[in-house]
Amino acid sequence: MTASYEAMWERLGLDLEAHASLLEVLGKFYGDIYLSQQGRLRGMEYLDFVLSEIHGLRIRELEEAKAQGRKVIGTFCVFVPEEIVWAADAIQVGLCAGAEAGTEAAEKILPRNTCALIKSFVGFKLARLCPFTESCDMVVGETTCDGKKKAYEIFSDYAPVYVMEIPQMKRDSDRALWKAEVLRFKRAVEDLTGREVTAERLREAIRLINRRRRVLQRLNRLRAARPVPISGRDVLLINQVSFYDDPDRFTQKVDELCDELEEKVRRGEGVADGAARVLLSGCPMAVPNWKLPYIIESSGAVVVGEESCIGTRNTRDLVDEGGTTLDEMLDAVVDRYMKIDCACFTPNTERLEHIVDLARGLDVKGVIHYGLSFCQPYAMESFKVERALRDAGIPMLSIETDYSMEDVEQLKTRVEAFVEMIR
Ligand code: BJ8
Repeated sequence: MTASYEAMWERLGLDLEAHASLLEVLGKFYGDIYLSQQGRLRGMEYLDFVLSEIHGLRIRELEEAKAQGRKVIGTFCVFVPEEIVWAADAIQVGLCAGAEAGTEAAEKILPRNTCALIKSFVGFKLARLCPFTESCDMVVGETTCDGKKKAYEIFSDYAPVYVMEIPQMKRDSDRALWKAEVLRFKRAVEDLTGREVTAERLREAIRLINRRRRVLQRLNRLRAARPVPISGRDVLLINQVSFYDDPDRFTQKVDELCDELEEKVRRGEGVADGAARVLLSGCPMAVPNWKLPYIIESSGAVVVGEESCIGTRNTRDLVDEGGTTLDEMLDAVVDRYMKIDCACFTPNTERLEHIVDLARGLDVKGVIHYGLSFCQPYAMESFKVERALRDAGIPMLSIETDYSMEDVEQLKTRVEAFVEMIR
């Protein structure tokens, strides 16, 4: 794809040489982790295609939309109410970055002991590696963890950042604060796009995003079958792509894939005979962070669920579609997002309950809790998660890592020992 997109990447100001190296590494990594799998669904060809065009076709689509006057809004967190963005005829893309490239540049303006996800998005910007970031007319930050909150102050020197205040508790006063923030965001998006968020447009946007959530719920139900019909890696990839693909097209393609999956389940065909079923829980895994799922699935286990923002946290709750006035619909949006159980909340008992319910519902042998190094909220919460799971009789392994490949062997040893134990 390189030759046909070079002019576009140059226009966006990318460092062409560094970008070409990134794509080369990504292609190799993808081949080893994804294309090497046996018995994949035909429907995964669409995902392979989207990935092979990750910085090509989708960016061209964004360029074309921008030429017609539409705006592109980038986000780092599932707290940003997507329905508002689409209702104002803008396009939302997830910008969380899951690769190490750019870390060196990031460490010049951020402390070294910052989580890899933050270093990655800052590094991608500084090293001029991400055409999504460069396509954005607005980049939405949020006051979730301290690392992100302070990083956006720095990031705003380089990109058009808008920050949403996210409550840290769930009392009535916090809901009121969140509603005020959603309304402030609505006005900011309307100012940017010049399009008013009307009841009719918001209704359509709510349905659009709910349809995407429903198809991912369907996928999650089907993957839980015995024998397991699709690898956890493939489902993670589908979730990752959901953040930047066109929502209508994505929903249709994943629905087709689910039809195929349903057939496979009916025929009783599996992809991981005898593998131990595990639930992965914790920090989000942004593209192309596939390290831990790959290690798990090459150590005698199969991932049957992701309790994370690039997983069930983003798809579990729908926005109520019963509202008739703009205000009722906005309230429904506010309420849906208040259900997010990110570790940035205190207390966060819902998350513990969700993990135990999910682990039981999926009938897993164990849970692997994943924390990015230097991520305080998830590291702190992992102790409570472990206790809740222990009380439920479910073993848990806690892993802390980053995007580097240095600890792969060490992680593999730990995961293999855990899998051996839960089997
Ligand atoms: S709603 S999980 S997407 S904040 S890993 S940057 S928490 S130090 S990503 Fe998240 Fe929204 Fe919560 Fe989800 Fe900070 Fe931890 Fe880094 Fe993190």
